[in-house]
Amino acid sequence: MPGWQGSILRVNLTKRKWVVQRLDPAVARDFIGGRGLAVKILWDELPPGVDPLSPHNKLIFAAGPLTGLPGPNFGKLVVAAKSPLTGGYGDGNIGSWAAVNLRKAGYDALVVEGRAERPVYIFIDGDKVEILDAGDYWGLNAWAVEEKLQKIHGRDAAVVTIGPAGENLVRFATVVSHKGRSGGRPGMGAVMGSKNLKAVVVRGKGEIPLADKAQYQKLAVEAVKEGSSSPSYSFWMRQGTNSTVEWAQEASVLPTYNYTEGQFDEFNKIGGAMVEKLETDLKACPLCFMACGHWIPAESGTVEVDYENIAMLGSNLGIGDLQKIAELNRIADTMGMDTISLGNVIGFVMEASERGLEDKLGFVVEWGDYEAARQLAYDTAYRRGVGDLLAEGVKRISERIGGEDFAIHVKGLEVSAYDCHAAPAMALAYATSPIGAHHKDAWVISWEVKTDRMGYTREKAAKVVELQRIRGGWFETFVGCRLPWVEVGLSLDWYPKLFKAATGLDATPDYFNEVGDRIYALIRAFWIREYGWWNREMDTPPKKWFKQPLSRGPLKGAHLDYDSYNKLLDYYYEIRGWDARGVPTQKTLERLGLGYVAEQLGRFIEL
Ligand code: PTT
Ligand code: SF4
Repeated sequence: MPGWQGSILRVNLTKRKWVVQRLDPAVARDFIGGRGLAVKILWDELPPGVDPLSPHNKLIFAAGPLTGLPGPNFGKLVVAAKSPLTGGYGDGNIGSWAAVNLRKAGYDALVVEGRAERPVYIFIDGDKVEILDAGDYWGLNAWAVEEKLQKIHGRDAAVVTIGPAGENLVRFATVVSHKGRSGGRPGMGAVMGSKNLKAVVVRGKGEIPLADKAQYQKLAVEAVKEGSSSPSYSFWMRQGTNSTVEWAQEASVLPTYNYTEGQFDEFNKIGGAMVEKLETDLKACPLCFMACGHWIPAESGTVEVDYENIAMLGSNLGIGDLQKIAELNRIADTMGMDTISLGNVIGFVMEASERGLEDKLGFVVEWGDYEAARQLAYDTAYRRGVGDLLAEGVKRISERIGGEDFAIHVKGLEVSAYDCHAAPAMALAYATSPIGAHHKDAWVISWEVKTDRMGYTREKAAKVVELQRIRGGWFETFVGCRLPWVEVGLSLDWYPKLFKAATGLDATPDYFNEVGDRIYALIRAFWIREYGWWNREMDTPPKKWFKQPLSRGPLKGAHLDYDSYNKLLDYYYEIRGWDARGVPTQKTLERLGLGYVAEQLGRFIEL
């Protein structure tokens, strides 16, 4: 099975045992790898209704057949589990040498099961696997642990770790690597912490078997050459994702004051141009030709900033000072928690305070109060005082203190940094994303602002599905960074060619798209099985975008409309072959080879 290593490493922390399992070629063909493999394992193996923070949840690090190979950015790894934030399927995609080393150590995935009695870390060195004591590292921040473990095991050993937020089961704790990479927004770090697993250290020096090595190498060189000669390449290298601040301001989608507005008066103090001025270093994930890790100084040291981080910890909180934002970003990175959710929970309490809920909160915090935000960030990571409430995420906070009308989440995952008062397709993308409100599966906003902006057309629903297929069915399964395609316009045609040279399989775009549809249907089935009920309310964007129009800017007065949104959602379900509640029909499941799923979902399924 060239391309794949054909092996999954399973480590059971309760039993302190590990085993190498063969990857079924039929599963590899139908699900490819990454997110596909992860959801297949979770569906097949998790007892329905399992507590995400119990030993019965499984934490999966899944690569794909292109991961670890040279070419356009294949140094990425999916990290997945049942989410403690949403109660549904959760994943993220982290750039790390651990991705490359895991594959070179001979594995396509690592599945961590059970719970260790005491803090441990897993050390993988090719076919040698050890479960080692992590007592000395528990409590340390994510960056310090990575340094210490590399001192012990060598710089060629890659590390993914958690910080105090993961240990303290903050529901949006992430897995961290390389100091600037943070993956698994829906609480994958908390799942790792619940297993008493501080880190995974992996060294691998073997070969990845390829169907046609010479052809693969030739294509990889040509693809990178095309990407780096793109007209947008040099601007991208200067600003990376940070130029999105200026773009979002122009388009009135920059989240401001907890998504009350789409424009921020001080945007030019926090945008890509300012990042360029302050930059001290540029770093990248492994095997990347278009580094996007822009480092700038903050109060306690330097840190990588990205668009989402700046918008969520800046304009969304009313903070217009880039270095202060960078400090909040640095706290999130070292503590190991997601900046998007952190910016949402702090924004939510600022608004709650403004709206007179301070009695329930026990304090007042005003827009733009950096010192308070800094304190709240630390308190959240350590679950100190009110931080214990913030660590639960916006949905749970609003259920406890009120404010559901301005709780900005879908299915419990906080919305990423695009305001959707005037963006129905982007709102649909958030509402139907397979992990809750993340932009990763369909960043349709860049297309939407250039088209019939306030339209609720079938074309918009079709565009969301098209993007979800490409992002979910291609990049999350062969596992590579999607930014070469999104940001410097690398043609999608390269990927089936590279895939064929690696695996020998004639993979057409239709093949990848169908895999994407299969994965989407299975993830949806997983959510339904876990919740025990389902309805279209679950696929509805936050109330604020319907009920509270933008109060300023060129799109003043804009808001979403419920009836029209429901029409858009109907189009979406129809294209996917799901019924009016958002449940895949039996016919759809059978067409995708998921008849066994229909059997288990039983009463939910329509013919
Ligand atoms: C990703 C999400 C993003 S998406 C950003 S900024 W972005 C935030 N970054 C965080 C951070 O930094 N520190 C922190 N403590 N929390 C953070 N939360 C947010 O996490 C990320 C890049 C980016 S930067 C993007 S768009 C692309 N995302 C990809 C994806 O999803 N799939 C894929 N195949 N390729 C992608 N390439 C790009 O990767 P999550 P990373 Mg990521 C400091 O993790 O869970 O998917 O959330 O992991 O290695 O940092 O890569 O403007
Ligand atoms: Fe990593 Fe950015 Fe390169 Fe993608 S473009 S591989 S996220 S450094």
